Amino acid sequence: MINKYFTKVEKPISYEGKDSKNPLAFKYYNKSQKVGNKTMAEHLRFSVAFWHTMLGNGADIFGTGGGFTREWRSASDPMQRSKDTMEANFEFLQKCGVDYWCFHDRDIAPEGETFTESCKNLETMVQVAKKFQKETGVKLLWGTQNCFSNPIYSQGAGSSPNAHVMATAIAQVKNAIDATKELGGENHVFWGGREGYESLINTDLKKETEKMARFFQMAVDYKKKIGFKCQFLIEPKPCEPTKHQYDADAATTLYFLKEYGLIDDFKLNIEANHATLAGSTFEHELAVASLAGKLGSVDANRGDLLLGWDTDQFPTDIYDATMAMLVILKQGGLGTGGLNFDAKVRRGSNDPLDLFYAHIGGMDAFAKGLLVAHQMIQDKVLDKFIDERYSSHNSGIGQQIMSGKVTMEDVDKWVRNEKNPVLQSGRQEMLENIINSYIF
Ligand code: XLS
Ligand code: NI
Ligand code: NI
Repeated sequence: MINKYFTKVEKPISYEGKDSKNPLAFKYYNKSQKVGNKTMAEHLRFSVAFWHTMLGNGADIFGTGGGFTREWRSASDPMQRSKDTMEANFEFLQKCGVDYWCFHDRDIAPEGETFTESCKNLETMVQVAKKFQKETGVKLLWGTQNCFSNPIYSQGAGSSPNAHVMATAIAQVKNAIDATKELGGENHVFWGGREGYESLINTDLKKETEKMARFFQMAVDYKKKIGFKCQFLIEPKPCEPTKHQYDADAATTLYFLKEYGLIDDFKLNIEANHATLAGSTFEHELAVASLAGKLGSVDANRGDLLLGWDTDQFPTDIYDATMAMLVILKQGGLGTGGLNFDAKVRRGSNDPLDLFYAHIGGMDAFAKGLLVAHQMIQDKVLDKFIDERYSSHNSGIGQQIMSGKVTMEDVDKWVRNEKNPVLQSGRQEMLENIINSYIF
């Protein structure tokens, strides 16, 4: 086991049960514990986000580094710094007992003077990562491209009005897909940070969305051409950085994929904090994606009720985790996807140990959510009620309407012959109490 950067954590974090007072132990996440027919690790497929955990320095728009001293970022040579960071990444993964990681191309390798140099740096770092993956057994949940930080993408990447910029984004994606393939990634994510627009006074919406579609189609074609079997995922987000995003939420993204004939080649990666930014809830976005058979993976984090931006906090809310796991369990799991902690410690949490506390909390929240959701499904507490609530459609006029057997005139006649409808209670409060009784 690597033991260089996180020496305060001498052995991998272990499960000690809910009564443990050890802050560096899991209270609910017990990797090999069976829940139904899968282990907790198989259900949850946790992943560490390289960009937040390894590169996060506490910066926000009012201040650069937050006083985070990260030994693995101390080398002055950029390639050496990247290598040290990669080593620290795998030490962290092993010590935290997380089986997967995720990265952007530009997180793991520095940008060079030219595009070609950037590609070379990436190839070198992919080989470094490959060696660590082999040594530790940790796998790649997904790779992605950062087509949003470089100022050339300030007016869009795949949807840029500038053909040279669009071409650069396409080439960058090609190399990022190669990197994901080389590392055996199970998915490849597209988050269109700059794909959108600020104002219609300088924007041709039709041209931009057609470009987006073309950009995705080229990625699909390339993936097929090289025989790469990973799942492509689009991660919806409504704003931040761009005012209007083309992939604003699950429903918008599904419509886009259908409209441009891309629906069979993509699933969605739903992020909790993006759902709330879209004025929705995490569970709603998960349910919309799942209903379409398109819930592929999850960026597990949370926002803050009082702050209106993507705060990317670690998920600690058991209720949210339970509702998310209900959707995930009902669709039979996430397949090749997983729960990636796209989350960062707060600016004040400046000790590398805080990275452990943060992940332990997120993992325990979802482990508890999994246990609660599994039990509720076993006991059919909500299902029984919901079935009953719709049961008037199982026969009579309800069944006739839904099977298309009656016309509007038939229905008109039927209603005129009946008394007024009688409504049953939706029992929301009773059901909320039941959910709480499972959580407590
Ligand atoms: C930003 C996104 C980003 C994606 C990957 O808000 O969440 O981190 O997950 O590009
Ligand atoms: Ni985000
Ligand atoms: Ni994300």
